[in-house]
Amino acid sequence: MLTRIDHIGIACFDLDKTVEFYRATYGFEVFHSEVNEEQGVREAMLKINDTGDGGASYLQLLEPTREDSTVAKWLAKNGEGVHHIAFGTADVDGDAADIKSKGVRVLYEEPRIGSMGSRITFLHPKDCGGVLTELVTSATTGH
Ligand code: MC0
Repeated sequence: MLTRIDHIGIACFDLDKTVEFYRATYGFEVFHSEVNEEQGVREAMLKINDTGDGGASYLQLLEPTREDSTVAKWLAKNGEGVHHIAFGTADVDGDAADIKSKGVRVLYEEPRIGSMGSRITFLHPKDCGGVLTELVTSATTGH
């Protein structure tokens, strides 16, 4: 069961500059940052609030680390902006299978490693009304 908006992924050309915009404009601070080589991104997670399912909601700022990454491709075509939305669940495997049975393409056979050690998969944007959609189970809370 999907129980929260885990994060909204925002693609940017310059992570440090974008982090500073969110700090100066809204007062949001970086909760966590990392490089995910597999996904080709450098990212900063800005925690917005804890959620009733034991998880939390974040803004995820994403800067590509290589030209052939999905975020670099998307930025070249669209410029900066909202790249994807992620729903949190205690059971990414079960929810992905359930959604797949409804005819939506799930992009990974098995969930991969996402931010903060989470397990993630993606749904194809063409099957989701133009919205790249991610499913996440957090490593820390299991939600
Ligand atoms: C591509 N499309 C999108 C989109 N990316 N539509 C909405 N939102 C997006 N973010 C559209 C394109 O405009 C195009 O439509 C069509 O999908 C095919 O895209 P493409 O540019 O030709 O590229 P593909 O087919 O090679 O790849 C698209 C696909 C890929 C969604 C399969 O981007 C993907 O595998 N994404 C999942 C992984 C990802 O994005 N990782 C980065 C975040 P038209 O109409 O022009 O044909 S990593 C992350 O977020 C992790 C670290 C975490 O949360 O913990």
